[in-house]
Amino acid sequence: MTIQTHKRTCSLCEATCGIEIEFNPATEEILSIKGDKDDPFSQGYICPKATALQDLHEDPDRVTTPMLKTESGWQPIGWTQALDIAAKRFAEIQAKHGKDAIGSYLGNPNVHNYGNLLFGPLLLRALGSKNKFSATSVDQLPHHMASLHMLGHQLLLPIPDIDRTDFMIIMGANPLASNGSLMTAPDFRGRIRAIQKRGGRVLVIDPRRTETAKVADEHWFIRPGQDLVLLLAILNIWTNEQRDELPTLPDYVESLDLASLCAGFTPDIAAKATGIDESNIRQLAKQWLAAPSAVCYARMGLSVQQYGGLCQWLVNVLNIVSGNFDRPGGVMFTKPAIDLPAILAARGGRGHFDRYRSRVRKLPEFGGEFPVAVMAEEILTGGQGQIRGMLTVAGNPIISTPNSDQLNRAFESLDFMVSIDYFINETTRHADLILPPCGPLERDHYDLIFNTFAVRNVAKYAPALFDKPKGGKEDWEILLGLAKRLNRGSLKTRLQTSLTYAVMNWLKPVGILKVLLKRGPYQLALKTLIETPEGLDLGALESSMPNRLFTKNKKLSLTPKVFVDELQRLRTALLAPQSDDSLLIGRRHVRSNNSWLHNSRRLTKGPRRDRLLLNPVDAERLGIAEGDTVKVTSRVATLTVQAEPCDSMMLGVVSLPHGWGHDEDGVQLAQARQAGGVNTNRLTDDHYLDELTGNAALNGVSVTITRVA
Ligand SMILES: Nc1nc2c(c(=O)[nH]1)N[C@H]1C(S)=C(S)[C@@H](COP(=O)(O)OP(=O)(O)OC[C@H]3O[C@@H](n4cnc5c(=O)[nH]c(N)nc54)[C@H](O)[C@@H]3O)O[C@H]1N2
Ligand SMILES: Nc1nc2c(c(=O)[nH]1)N[C@H]1C(S)=C(S)[C@@H](COP(=O)(O)OP(=O)(O)OC[C@H]3O[C@@H](n4cnc5c(=O)[nH]c(N)nc54)[C@H](O)[C@@H]3O)O[C@H]1N2
Ligand code: SF4
Ligand SMILES: [Mo]
Repeated sequence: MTIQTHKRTCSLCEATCGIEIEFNPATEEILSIKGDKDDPFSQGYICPKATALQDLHEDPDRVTTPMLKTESGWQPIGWTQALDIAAKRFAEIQAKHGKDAIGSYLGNPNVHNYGNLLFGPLLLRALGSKNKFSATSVDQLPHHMASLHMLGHQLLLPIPDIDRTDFMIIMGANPLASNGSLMTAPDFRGRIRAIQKRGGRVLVIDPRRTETAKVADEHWFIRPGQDLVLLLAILNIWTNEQRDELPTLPDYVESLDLASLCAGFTPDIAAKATGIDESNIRQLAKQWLAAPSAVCYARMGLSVQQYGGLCQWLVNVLNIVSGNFDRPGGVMFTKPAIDLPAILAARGGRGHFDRYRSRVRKLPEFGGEFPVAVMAEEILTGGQGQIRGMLTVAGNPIISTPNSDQLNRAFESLDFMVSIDYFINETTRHADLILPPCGPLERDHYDLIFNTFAVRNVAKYAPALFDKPKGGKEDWEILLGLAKRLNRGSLKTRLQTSLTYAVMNWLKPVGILKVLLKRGPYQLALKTLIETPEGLDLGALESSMPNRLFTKNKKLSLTPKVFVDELQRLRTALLAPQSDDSLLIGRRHVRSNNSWLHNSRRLTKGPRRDRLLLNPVDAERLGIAEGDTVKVTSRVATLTVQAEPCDSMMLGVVSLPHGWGHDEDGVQLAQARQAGGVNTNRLTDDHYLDELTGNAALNGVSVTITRVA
C-alpha cells in the first residue's frame, strides 16, 4: 500500500487552516487529517473540526443522488430528470404568479465554496426574483452597512492587525470557540499569547466569561445590547476630557462634531446601563488612547443584536479617532491576490441599501437581498408577489434563522421547494427535490472571501483530493444546470446568456480563478499556487489609505447621515433606564459548526451541550438547581431544557447554543438525532431586529424562565 499526502485548506470555518490528509489512493481511504506545519499562515494549527472532513466524506447519511419526494417517500432519480423537474416547476410558478414568487436562501457554506460564489449569481439572475435571502442578515449586515457608508464599499472590511497590536479590546466575540470571524486568523490562542508575550494586553467585554475571556488579561461583564452606550461614553470622555490627547484626523476623514453626537452619554449613565464600573470605563478610555497601538474587534455579540448597525459604525469611529486606522497594530486592509472589492467595484458592485423594500413589512433591501427575518411572512402572506416556491443552497434556515416554528409553517405551505444540500435535515425535509453536490474533498478549493478578510495577505489553492463519484456533480454544475434551463427572454437575450454559460462551463471555476489571479495585484500564476501546495505568504497588511477608499470623493465619512439620524432617533430610548428582563444570548462550541457537522460522532460525543446557562444567584431566586428542567418562554415560543447554574454568566443573562434541534420528523441524521439538542431559534423573534440594517437580533432576546415541577 502506498500512502500519499494531500495538502489543502480546511473549508469548515473562516480560519482557513492548512491541513495534510494521509490517504490510500487505491481505496480512497483517509488515514489521518493533521495540521500542515508548512502552511505559512496556520503553521500546523487545526481545531477538532478538521477531522470531521473525513466523517463528512464517509457519512452514510449523506445524500449522493438527486432525491424526489413522492407519495411513497424519497425516490432517487437521475440528474437530467431532476434538473428538468426543478426548472420546469420554477418556471411554471413564475409564469403564473410572477418572478418574485420564487424565493432563495443561500446559507453560510456558500462563502466557503468558490464554485458557488462564482456560479450562484448566474442562477439567481436567471430566476430574476427580488425575494433573495441569505445568512448575511443573521450575521453581519452591520459590518457591511458601516463599510458601505464610511468607506464606499460594503465588502471593504477593516481587519484587526492582531499580530502587531499592543492592546486588543474584544467585544462580543469568542474566537477561542469560533476561531474568529471577519478576521481570518488561524490559531487565535497563539496570537493572543503573542500579544501578551510582547507586553500587550487583551480585554474581553462579554455577558459570559467565555473561553476567550479566560485567556485574556481582563474580562468585564456587560448587559446584552448596551455596548452602544459604552462606546458612546468612551467617545464622550475623549471629546470632553481628553480632547488634547486625541490625534489629528487624517485629511481624508470628514466628520461632524463628535462631542455633540455623544452628548449625554456620560460614564455614569453608561455604568448604569452596562453594569461596568464607571472607574473601569474611564480607565479604558485612558488606556486606549495611551497604548502605542490598540484595536477594538467586535463580532456576533455586537452585530447580531438590536443596535448592530450603530455598534459596528462606532467601533470603526473609535478605531479611527484613537489614531489606530490603517496603521500597524490597529485596523488595516488586505491586498488579496484576487481583489474582490476592486473587481466588484469595477462592475458597479460596491453595494447598495434601501433601493426597494420588502412587500409585507417594507424592510429595506441590502445588496439586493431582504432580511431573512421577513422570509416567513413573505411566504405566508397572500397577494401579488407572495413566495410560493423556494430554493435553498447550503443552508438550514429552519435551525439558523429567527422564529423557526413560523418558518416551518411557511415551508410546509409552499407549492414547490428545491434544496441543494448533502443532507435531509430540518430544512431540506420540506423540499420536493434534493440536489446533492459531491463532498468538499471531491472539489478544488480557493478562499475567495476569507483571503479578503485575513490578518495577513495569503493565497493557497488545492485541487480535489478524490475524483467525484461517477455521475456526481459539483455545486457549480448544479447551479449552472438549473440556470441554463431557466434561460428565458427574447431570442437575442437567450443567445447572449447561452454564450456566457458556455464560456463559464468551459472555463469551470478553476479557469476563472486562473484569470482572476493573473489579473490580480500580484499577477500570480495558478501554476505557482499548484507548485506551492502549502500556500503562499504575501506579507503583512500594509497602509493603503486613502487610495483604498471606494467613495467617489476619496474621503472617509466618519459620521454618515444614516447613522447620525438613527442615533438621534434612539437617543431618548438609549438614555432611559433599561428593563430587567432575563436576556437570552447565544454560544458556540469548538466541536460544532452552526447547524451541521452534528452527524459526526467524534464531534458530538459527550454530554449534551444545549443546557441553559444562568447565573447561580438568578437560579436561586427562581428555585432552579443544576440539571433541573426549565421552561424558557419568549414572545414566539416556549422551549424545555435543562438548566446549568454557573458563575461564568452575568446576572440576568441566560445562554443557549444555536444549531441544534435535529429531532423533527423525516430528518435523516442518525447521529445528530441521537446527540439531541433544542433549537434556540424557536425562541428568537422575527420581529426583533436591528431596525437600521434589518439584521436579526438573535442576542439579547427577552425571555422568562420557570422551573418545571
Ligand atoms: N441563535 C442563533 N442563530 C444563529 C447564529 C447565532 O449565533 N445564534 N449564527 C448565525 C450565523 S452567523 C450563521 S452564518 C447562520 C448559519 O446558518 P446557515 O446559513 O443555515 O448555515 P449552516 O448551518 O452552516 O448550513 C449548513 C447547511 O449547508 C450544507 N452544506 C455544507 N457545505 C455545503 C456545500 O459545499 N454545498 C452545499 N450545497 N451544501 C453544503 C449542510 O449540509 C447544511 O445543511 O446561523 C445563524 N444563526
Ligand atoms: N466552532 C464553531 N466555530 C464557528 C461557528 C460555529 O458555529 N462553531 N460559526 C462560524 C460563524 S458562521 C460565525 S459568524 C463565527 C462567529 O464568531 P464569534 O462572533 O466569535 O461567535 P460567538 O461565539 O457567537 O461570539 C459571540 C459572543 O458575543 C457574546 N454576546 C452576546 N450578546 C452580547 C452583547 O449584547 N454584547 C456583548 N459585548 N457580547 C455579547 C456572547 O456571549 C459570545 O461570547 O463563528 C464561526 N466559527
Ligand atoms: S479552525 Fe478548525 S474548522 Fe476552522 S479552518 Fe481551522 S481546522 Fe478548520
Ligand atoms: Mo456566520
